[in-house]
Amino acid sequence: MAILPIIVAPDPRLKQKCKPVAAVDAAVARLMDDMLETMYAAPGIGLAAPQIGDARRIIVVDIAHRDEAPDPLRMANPELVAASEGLAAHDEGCLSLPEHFAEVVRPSRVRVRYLDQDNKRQEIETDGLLAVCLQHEMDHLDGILFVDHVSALKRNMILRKLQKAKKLGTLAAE
Ligand code: GNR
Ligand code: NI
Repeated sequence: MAILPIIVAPDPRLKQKCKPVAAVDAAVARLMDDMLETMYAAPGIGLAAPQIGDARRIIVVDIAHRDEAPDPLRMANPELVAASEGLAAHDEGCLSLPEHFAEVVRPSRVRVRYLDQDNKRQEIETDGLLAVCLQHEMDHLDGILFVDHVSALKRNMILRKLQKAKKLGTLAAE
């Protein structure tokens, strides 16, 4: 397994629409494991392939607490097949927008279809933090960051601060 560098915004690689995988083969399954190792090390509760520079529709998620057993989800080609009319607001963060947080409103309950690490078709229906995280990760696959769901004022403030921190080399990860 390997810990991969996480790309920080603003970066064109975070704005791309990712391509579906043809199938989850051994190489894709290995990438999923590397993404999980990278996510746990960060630490984070989700990671999408474009965050490590891979433009394919692959995400990993684990919302288990650190004192609980790990409960990783590995997904390729995740698709939102249903979303509730009811909405919920949640304070979101992103490993590609380090140290910035904002409240984002999304459907509170979602149903997601995907291919698992064995290339089997699966569906999950969930709410709460897992629903937030799945929508956040699927957004990444379409080049959307949580700041794209908040006001332009707040978005530009966060992106400008990150751009400046990158230039000065003052990001925590560097
Ligand atoms: O670690 C993460 N925490 C988080 C908190 C609230 C809503 C979404 C997330 S996902 C984020 C990791 C990440 O950037 N995934 O793309
Ligand atoms: Ni993110």
